[in-house]
Amino acid sequence: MVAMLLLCIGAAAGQSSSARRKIFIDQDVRGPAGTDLQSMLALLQAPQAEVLGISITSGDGWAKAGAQNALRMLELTGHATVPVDVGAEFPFINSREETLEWESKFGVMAYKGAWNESGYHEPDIVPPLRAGPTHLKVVDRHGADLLWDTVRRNPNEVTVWVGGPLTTVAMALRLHPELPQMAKELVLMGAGFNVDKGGNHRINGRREFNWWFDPEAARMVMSANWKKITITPVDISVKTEWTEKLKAEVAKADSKAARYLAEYAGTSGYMWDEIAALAWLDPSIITRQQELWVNVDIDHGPSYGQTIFMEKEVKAPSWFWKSATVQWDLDTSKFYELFVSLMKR
Ligand SMILES: [Ca+2]
Repeated sequence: MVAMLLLCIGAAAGQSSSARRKIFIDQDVRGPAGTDLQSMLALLQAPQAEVLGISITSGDGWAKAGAQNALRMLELTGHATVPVDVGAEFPFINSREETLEWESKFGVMAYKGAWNESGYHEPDIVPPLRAGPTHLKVVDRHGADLLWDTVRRNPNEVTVWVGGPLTTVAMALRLHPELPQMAKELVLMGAGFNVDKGGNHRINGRREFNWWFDPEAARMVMSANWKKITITPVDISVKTEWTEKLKAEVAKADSKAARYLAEYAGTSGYMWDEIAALAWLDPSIITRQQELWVNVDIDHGPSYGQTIFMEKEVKAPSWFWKSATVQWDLDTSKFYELFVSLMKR
């Protein structure tokens, strides 16, 4: 199976660059390695994909530190030519302060990304990188500008792929309302539906981190007029696992990507963002999906930031409900095989 897959990838590598599918990555980063960088690396390694630019938004970590981690990964894995920008550093409305107040009323979060008490640092600080300092620099403009410029130059061709909070995308579409119609599609890891784990409030999977970190941005982006929206939710994330065995399988190779993961990857965790990346590269990984009306609750009460959804059979109850394809299940063997083969390149 792996051999067949490699053959397919090899054939795809022979295609001209114009045949490659164009993608812009917007991501939050807690590095080195981990789901944020591993998903980006999968897209960068894929011969059928052309990563046109990367914007780093605050979420799992602050944007400035995340961008340095991303640049270091690009440098070590042979992808130094891809432009990286710092995107949104703060959510539109939500904040660390509001979250502390929320927790005093409604219960303590299990995970808050850049706002975690453990290891907290100020947004402008870039702590020393575990993978060492990078020699690469961010492009001197905002991530929202890089996103818009990338889409504008390639009308109807660019997939906007988002693995973090949606702040930068929301900024870009407020500056350029034509963005959703000029992009090819929106693909994102976010939201949670019928799952009792994986949420940042423990048993409540509808409080999914990316959407919870900036609910207003999620509302803006999910209410926009995209041609197509694909969601990789917590429900499918929790069906995967990054393990010591999988890491060892990757580490057998002598590629730059494999060496990076062998050195810096952990040995546990759901493969949240990797699913969103690999399912875009090879949709046949997904074995079950469903069209739903999906959005996010922006009431600043106990449900702030939770995913809301309805079946498509009912009439959309308001203007802001948009239709999205939600991934429920995957062929895990195929998924792990593709991930390993991409890292071995
Ligand atoms: Ca992420």
